[in-house]
Amino acid sequence: MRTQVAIIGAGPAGTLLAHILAQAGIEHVVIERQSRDHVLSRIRAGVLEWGTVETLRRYGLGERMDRDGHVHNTINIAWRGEEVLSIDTVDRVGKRMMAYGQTNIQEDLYRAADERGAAIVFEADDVALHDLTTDHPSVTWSSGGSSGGSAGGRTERLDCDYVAGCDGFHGVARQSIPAGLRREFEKVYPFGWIGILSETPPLPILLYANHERGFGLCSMRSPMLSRYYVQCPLTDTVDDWPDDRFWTELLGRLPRSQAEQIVTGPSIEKSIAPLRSFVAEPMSHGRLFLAGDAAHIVPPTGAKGLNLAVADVLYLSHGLIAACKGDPGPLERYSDTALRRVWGSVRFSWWLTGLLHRFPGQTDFDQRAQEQELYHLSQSALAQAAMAEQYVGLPY
Ligand code: RFL
Ligand code: PHB
Repeated sequence: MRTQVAIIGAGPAGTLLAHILAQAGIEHVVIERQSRDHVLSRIRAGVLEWGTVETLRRYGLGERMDRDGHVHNTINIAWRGEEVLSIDTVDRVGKRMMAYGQTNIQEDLYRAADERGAAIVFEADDVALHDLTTDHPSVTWSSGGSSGGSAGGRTERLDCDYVAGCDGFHGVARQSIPAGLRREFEKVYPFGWIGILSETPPLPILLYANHERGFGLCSMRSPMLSRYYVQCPLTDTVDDWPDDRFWTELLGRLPRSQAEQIVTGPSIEKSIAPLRSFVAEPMSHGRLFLAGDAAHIVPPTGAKGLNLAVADVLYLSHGLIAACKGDPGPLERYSDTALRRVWGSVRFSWWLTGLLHRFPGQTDFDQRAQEQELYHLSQSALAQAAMAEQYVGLPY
């Protein structure tokens, strides 16, 4: 097989890139390790920057989001167990955000791909990238076996002009860049988040909580679907968190006035995510270009991961479209352009993680410094504007 752009990974980054390239008439094939149902079963992001909202609209993906998404304009932080600091992003920087689940975006992207008859290869095993520093790279994989690895797979090969590595943190694309040419920056946090979905009405606001028992977060997916998280030790498993314990812990971390409004119920999904910051530089190697979690990870505290993936894809799609028309300049600048934004979001997510969590071994000094920063944020319109500007997303 031959195509112009081989896209590895059918998550949000890979399928949005495919969607944009299709509108520009650029041939591409998407190759995904998992099944479609598996990708759709992952519960992840929920808060979209306004730039992400406008991007999805611009490419004809906004219809269901505009119908079902929940626009909001306050970032709320409970602290000292009683006060809620509320930052109005419209007052501070004139922008809002949208609560709309990544699962819904992924469904919208797959539906759009079905409508245009797009080529997505699911359950591709042993994906490998070849000849990336030549002008004739290729991708091979085995198909026909189950993703459990049973025998009988056939080796497929796709020749292409460019490879987009959109295969997430555990993918093969980043690993295809020789270790000596790649620099990695990493920070692993000493805790995770356990998150649940429950079919109960959410709080009407997005509420982060800094509490002596640890961080908590109340978010939403729809009028009858809530998403909640609490900070937990890295050694915990979901079995350590029966629903009763989760609700007790969440409510115990919120001010009473907020806790009283929470409607509890059985969880329909429960998972633990470790918190990590990670950046790989550069984001390109020969004809390979990384986008999304394949190149960087942020802790979810700033709600930046999916939004960064969308920004990468915007820059990369412009670069690929220009290159296919004979202008290689924007693609050559892709890594530098994307990394400038990546480090902005990495720094912001690291800062917000430090502000809102309790760290093992946190001293009284650390504690007072954290409280002072929250106090300053509650008093200073300038500090609120600086936070709001980054939370809603800087211009592309
Ligand atoms: P994905 O979503 O991981 O998709 C990569 C795809 O590549 C496939 N793959 C391969 N395919 C072929 N060959 C291989 N060798 C492959 N290896 C892997 C995978 O199966 C997968 O389908 O990466 P992508 O597209 O870059 O998208 C990134 C986002 O998923 C991620 O950044 C966000 O979910 C992060 N995130 C949040 N981001 C936000 O912007 N706002 C939020 O509110 C937010 N909340 C979150 C989050 C992530 C969380 N977790 C679970 C880490 C909350 C949580 C709890
Ligand atoms: C979510 O709704 O899943 C969510 C919201 C805000 C975050 C992270 C996750 O910072």
